[in-house]
Amino acid sequence: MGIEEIREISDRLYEDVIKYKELMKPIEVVLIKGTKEEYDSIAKSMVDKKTLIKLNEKEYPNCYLYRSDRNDVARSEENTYICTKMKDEAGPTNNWVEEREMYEKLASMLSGIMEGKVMYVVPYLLGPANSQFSSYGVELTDNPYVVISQMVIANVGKDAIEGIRKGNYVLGIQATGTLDPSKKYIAHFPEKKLIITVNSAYGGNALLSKKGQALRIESYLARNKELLVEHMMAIEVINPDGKTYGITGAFPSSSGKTNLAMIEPPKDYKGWDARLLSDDIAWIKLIDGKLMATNPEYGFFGVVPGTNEKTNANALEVMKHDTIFTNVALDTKNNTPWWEGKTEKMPDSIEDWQGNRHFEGYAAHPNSRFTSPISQYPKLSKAYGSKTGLEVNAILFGGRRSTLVPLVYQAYSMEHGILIGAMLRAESTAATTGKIGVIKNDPMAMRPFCGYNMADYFDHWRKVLLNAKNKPLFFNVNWFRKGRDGAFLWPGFGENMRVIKWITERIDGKAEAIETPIGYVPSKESFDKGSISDGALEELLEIDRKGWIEELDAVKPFFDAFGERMPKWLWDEYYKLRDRLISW
Ligand code: GTP
Ligand code: SPV
Ligand code: MN
Repeated sequence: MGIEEIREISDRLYEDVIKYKELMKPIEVVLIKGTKEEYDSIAKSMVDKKTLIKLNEKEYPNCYLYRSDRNDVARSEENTYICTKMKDEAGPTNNWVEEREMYEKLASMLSGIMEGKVMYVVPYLLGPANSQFSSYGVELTDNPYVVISQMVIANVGKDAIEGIRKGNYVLGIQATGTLDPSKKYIAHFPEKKLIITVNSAYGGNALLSKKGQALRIESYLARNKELLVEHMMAIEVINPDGKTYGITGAFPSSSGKTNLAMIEPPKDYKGWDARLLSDDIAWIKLIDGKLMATNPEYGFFGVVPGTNEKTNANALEVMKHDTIFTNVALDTKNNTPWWEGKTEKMPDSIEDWQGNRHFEGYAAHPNSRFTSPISQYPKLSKAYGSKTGLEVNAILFGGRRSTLVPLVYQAYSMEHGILIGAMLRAESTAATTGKIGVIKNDPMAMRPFCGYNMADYFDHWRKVLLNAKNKPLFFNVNWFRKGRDGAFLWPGFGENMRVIKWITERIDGKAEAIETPIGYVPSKESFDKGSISDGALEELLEIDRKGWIEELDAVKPFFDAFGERMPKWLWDEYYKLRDRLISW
């Protein structure tokens, strides 16, 4: 019956489904139409099988806890591939295997992999319906957790089927397999608009609409369009005069995008407000010469630990109902979720993220997440879901850096802004497997997500921006600077509004700034520092000339790896910055 319905949608979809059905041999094929009944029934059958825990219905209506495999808790970049015909097309930042070779290897792994399981066909829409941002995908998966998660983070069902009927879609295959980490593959075939994940069911590895399609495949496809496909949050900021500012921010994984997207201005910021457009991905398109941002997603897949009334009350509001929690701890006394930072003291009745009563270290996994519909956010921008999006006035970059990088500084020009993005380095976090706290290059927060050679990607940025009539200003921010005692120098979260205010005043040409070799830094008088001490502010805005020269030296081998392909104008910017530092 499932198959017949699919035949009616489109020939291409029918052929794809039959092809992979014959290869993976599921017992049944089920087309997901996106209804609440389907969601509830899949969740219920998981609860019955004890693969999902229903949380306290009074306190957390319609909420569930999912515990993933202990070896499948984050994106694994070492198993993520861009498979094109030529290696150079993927560039030095991506793992590459020749397209056919990888396809053949995966096809043999997929053979019979769904035996005894149901194969769900999940059609989804990314971006607003019937707009120039609309893009379509179909995920074939044997994993019910993946199905219900996709139903939250993408627009699954009717709107998608309408589009898939007409034409193009990206095909994604997620086969759970044994979850053996040594056999994990997250392979992208951008030329074929195909993604295949085997042996992972977690997050960006398995929810293929997200990093796989909305970033890797779409960035590859955007090369020939006036479109930037970015790992960015986006908000609309409103000042007391009612003037609005579109601000986007590219911060690497687990470095503050969701929290800034959900910012609540401090108490003394009367008349200021912020509305959310996106917390993780923004597609920025030139429309009538203006840079307009949209959010392709329909839900959040956000970090939970650290969330409380003080840091992010709006996130708490979102998670209160209709939410899937993944890998948080469980308070068995009242069957509610718990995580580090939720309450000051951990209750006694806690089971950790794996269900252990006795455990050492953290109770909730540091990369534990909440999956909730974006419609539950209390203050969405009107641009969300609109066909034209939000006009972008400022672009922020920001890595997690405990030293060197000031709280905020502004680029001198568009090219300098792109250099700042290209030079972005950040301490690694629990969002990916591997060591935490190691400084890595992560240009525009896109190193793990750019579906093609990043040297071309830098050039693409410049090309799109050269054609923009509304030139955005570029800033770098760093909420994570630490003092000698190891504590954060800046209170962060809602207090980041003080930095945003300075940025809006720069847009209006009002706030005063000091010229330094790295860019404009706020003058003390122009910056509303809140309750931090003068000493802390001084440290947060200081420029360490020697440290910056070392930073440039550290970036050089990374840039060198792009060889001849690296744009000359970017090297010119790099050397201009170096000269400014040396002659300072
Ligand atoms: P991904 O979903 O992985 O892309 O992460 P993200 O960039 O959306 O990061 P998110 O906002 O979820 O924050 C990650 C972690 O950093 C959480 O534990 C937050 O509590 C913490 N965090 C976010 N903003 C701030 C801030 O301004 N200051 C400090 N000190 N911590 C922050
Ligand atoms: C990230 O790592 O940037 C995330 C989480 O947003 S995941 O969806 O798992 O990629
Ligand atoms: Mn992200």
